Amino acid sequence: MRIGIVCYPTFGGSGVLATELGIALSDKGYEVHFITYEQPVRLSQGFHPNIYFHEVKVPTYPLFDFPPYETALASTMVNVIVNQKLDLLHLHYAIPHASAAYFARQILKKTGQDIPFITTLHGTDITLVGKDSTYAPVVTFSINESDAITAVSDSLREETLRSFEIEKAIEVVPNFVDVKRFHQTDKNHFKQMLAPDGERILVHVSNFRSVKRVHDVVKIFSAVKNELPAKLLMIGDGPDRQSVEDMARGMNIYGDIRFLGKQEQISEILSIADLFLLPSQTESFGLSALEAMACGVPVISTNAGGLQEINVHGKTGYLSDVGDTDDMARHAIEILRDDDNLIHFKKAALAHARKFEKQHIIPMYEEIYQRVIADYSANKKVNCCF
Ligand code: GMT
Repeated sequence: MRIGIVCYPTFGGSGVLATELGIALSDKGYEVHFITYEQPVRLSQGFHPNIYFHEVKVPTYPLFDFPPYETALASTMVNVIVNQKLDLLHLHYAIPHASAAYFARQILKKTGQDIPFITTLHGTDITLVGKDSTYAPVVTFSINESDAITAVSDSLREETLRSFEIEKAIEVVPNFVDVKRFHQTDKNHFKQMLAPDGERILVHVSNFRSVKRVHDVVKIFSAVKNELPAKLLMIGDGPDRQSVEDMARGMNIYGDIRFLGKQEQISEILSIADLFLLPSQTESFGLSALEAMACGVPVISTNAGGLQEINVHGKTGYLSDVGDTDDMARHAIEILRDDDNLIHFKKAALAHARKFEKQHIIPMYEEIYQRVIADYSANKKVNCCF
């Protein structure tokens, strides 16, 4: 089967998940064609003979204050579908991938070369951006035109049904983790450098957008540090980085925090972590938390959105209301204070993450692919004969 995967190529969760899916499918013998504007970040970590990358180039012109990415994307889809003889397209993040796919398919219908497309909803394409009335009509239409719709959590599925007039079933396929790559490895030399006096290491990974509430991360850390020796590693970059760094300086705790920026070898950093902090405003799933758990790191998070589906209160970590940094700090201290308790939480986090191992989840996508292709070609045959 030849599968086109359309995604954002960045560090964001939807792009990461789409890339991991493409790698897993290629390992199983599928031919995978990524269509996006840059090589996806996680693709750069090794060569995969069954994976192809097709760059969407958006030519500029003085008239274009806003270069038309969606038009360039739809045209690239048409070319790749025809020239590479794709069997289906799998779109990750609805905007603008689903509407571009609809457009590409309308073009291809003229020559009978059209193929089905599947849209996977990841989160902000629904919860923040998609709901905006500027985008909503196109998002609703293109989701409904998809041959299958999947969402990464029950919570996101429910929220989509509440927010849009969806005419089809939405199937939940949870995100997954590749435990061969995300597991704890011996990185004690890093730990020695970053926490020379045996301090506990807390980690946060995100795109530093307001939805991540990175200021809450520093507030929680400050309260933890008042009770026990600790260091904080902040991984990622984004709009709130400067202000959160300023806040840490103002609180006189900057010396105990390392802002490491965007990093590719996240599992090496997670290998030395004792606790992962994710105090998001909303989170459809929280892939970064799952990857932490796979490395044996318990999670302190909010109870927003799909986080309740991966972080088990009192077992793999704790969940608190959005903004309740006192509660999050209290739970963090409870986990970190005692070695035996910490080990207990670490083991439980790892055991729970294993339920989301890739071999349990990839077959769910494979089943959808086979079904959608079979239904689409059956419908095509029926329509051609009348
Ligand atoms: O918020 C992010 O980290 C980026 C965003 C994206 O679309 O790339 O992540 C969303 O998709 C991830 C993969 O399915 C989920 O794990 C994240 O929870 C989700 N983000 C939000 O819902 C805020």
